[in-house]
Amino acid sequence: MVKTVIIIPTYNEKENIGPLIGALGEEHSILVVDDHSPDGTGDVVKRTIKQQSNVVLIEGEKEGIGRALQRGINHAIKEMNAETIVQMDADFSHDPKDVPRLLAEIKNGYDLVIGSRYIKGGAIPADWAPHRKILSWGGNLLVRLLTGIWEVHEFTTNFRAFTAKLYQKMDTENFSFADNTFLPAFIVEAKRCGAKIKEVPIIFANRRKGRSKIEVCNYVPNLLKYLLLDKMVKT
Ligand SMILES: Nc1nc2c(ncn2[C@@H]2O[C@H](COP(=O)(O)OP(=O)(O)O)[C@@H](O)[C@H]2O)c(=O)[nH]1
Ligand SMILES: [Mg+2]
Repeated sequence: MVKTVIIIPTYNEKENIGPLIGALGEEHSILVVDDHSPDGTGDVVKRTIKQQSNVVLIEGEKEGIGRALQRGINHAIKEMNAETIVQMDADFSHDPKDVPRLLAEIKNGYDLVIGSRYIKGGAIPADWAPHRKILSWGGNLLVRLLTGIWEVHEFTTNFRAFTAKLYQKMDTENFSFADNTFLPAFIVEAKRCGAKIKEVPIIFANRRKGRSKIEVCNYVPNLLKYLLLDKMVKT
């Protein structure tokens, strides 16, 4: 059986992480990447590990979701012998019940499977404020425009499955940004490496508990810098 590791980056997710681990069950290994959350998320995970032996916790300094994912992926491949990696948010925006649908497409031969809100059958919450809808939709449109990768409709949400083989071909170590910019840059780099990419529709839910950590004021300039400057050098 293919070894799969589900990576969950956490920062102040103490109310979400226990139920999410429970919902994911014991079929696959679960790697929580916590950045010493001041709310004690790490302690909640340590208690959970006593009951669920498929859970691993690594801790580091807070540098952003991108850096946490990078650390997690390296750990999953080098220390846990992951062949397939899934990454998802801790807050139940990504439905744990969708994980098998992503993994099924890896089995079908795709290298990278993206949970997508912006293809037929996918959706964002109906109650999102107009500015949030525009930011999300516009962000994806901008990435498509400036990268020319029109066949992908979703670059910005953190719900994906991919093979370790693909990741080992990719040059992500030199990514200069630590934040959400990692997410679109990952797809651009995968594409550059010739990845076979598939999108599967997901219904994105509002976070269950706690607050969003996205720093829009940093993310927007970082994304623009990446799209206008860094990407040009890499592709
Ligand atoms: N380890 C770690 N996790 C983070 C960091 N920033 C965000 N996260 C986690 O990444 C996921 C997505 O973040 P979230 O705040 O829900 O962003 P949003 O969905 O864009 O509003 C959640 O599980 C967060 O706890 C960080 O700096 N370090
Ligand atoms: Mg979220």
